[in-house]
Amino acid sequence: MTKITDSRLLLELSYNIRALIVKMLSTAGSGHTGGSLGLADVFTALYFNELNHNPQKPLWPDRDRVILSIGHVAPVLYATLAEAGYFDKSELFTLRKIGSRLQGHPGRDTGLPGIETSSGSLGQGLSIAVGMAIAAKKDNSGIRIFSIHGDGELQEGQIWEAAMAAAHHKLDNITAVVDVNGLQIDGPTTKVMNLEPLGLKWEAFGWNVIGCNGHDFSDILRAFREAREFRGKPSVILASTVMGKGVKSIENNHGWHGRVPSSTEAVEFLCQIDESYRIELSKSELSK
Ligand SMILES: Cc1ncc(C[n+]2csc(CCOP(=O)(O)OP(=O)(O)O)c2C)c(N)n1
Ligand SMILES: [Mg+2]
Repeated sequence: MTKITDSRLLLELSYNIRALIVKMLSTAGSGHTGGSLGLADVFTALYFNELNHNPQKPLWPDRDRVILSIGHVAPVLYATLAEAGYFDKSELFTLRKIGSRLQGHPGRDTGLPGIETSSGSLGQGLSIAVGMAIAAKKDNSGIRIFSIHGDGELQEGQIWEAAMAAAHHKLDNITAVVDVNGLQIDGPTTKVMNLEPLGLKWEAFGWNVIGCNGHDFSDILRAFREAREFRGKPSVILASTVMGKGVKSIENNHGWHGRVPSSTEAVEFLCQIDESYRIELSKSELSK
């Protein structure tokens, strides 16, 4: 797939994805709004720039793999896949319906193109990534594995077992991305179970640690490039994000972890997304 490098185009795509997320969740009547909106920029950078993939050939053996360990943010994955051309956008509105390929959490057995693994039970994705990365090394394949995690998810012990294994096997073909929004279902991570010093923890587990602003495209692309070029250790990108980013009235509010807008709220949210897009666009034009 042609890689998009123009930050303004990436911005436009990410705000289209945000609008799709709001529309599909409001239609479904349940799901996870906050984390999905917060990850829209990271997903846009990943699928429209970093990833080696072909939406027309979703099972191409040499494709990079994306493991969504935090299955609850399935809407950002579905909207990004549809925007990239994996399937028609109209299917997004079947989210969470019985028989739909778009279940509340991704299901590999639904046959939805672009889904590499089922997920939803937190903490398992890094172990899956480790298995895939070891297999790729044994096959002398140059594919890369990206696993996407939440900060609250890192409280799961299995993550750290997998982190140890990845470092032990020198799996430099893994890039883990952590959505560091500082929030989880019950409130701030610092209050529920503090993760800090997070970067030092990953470093102590033998990883190459890269930080970035998860809403600044040049910074996200720089972080992906550093991970791609690093040899000998797996890399983790700690992406600082804002839960609910793009809808000002719900930004940084953990109450929106698992809430969806009513149809009236959805109209208001779409206006806010439009306004946030214009602000971000003028910021990026001023910084040129
Ligand atoms: C093993 C497991 N325990 C609990 C849950 C329920 N759960 C879903 S998301 C979530 C919060 C995770 O926090 P974080 O990873 O920071 O995601 P965010 O709230 O930022 O989207 C919880 C507890 C789950 N899906 N799996
Ligand atoms: Mg979080």
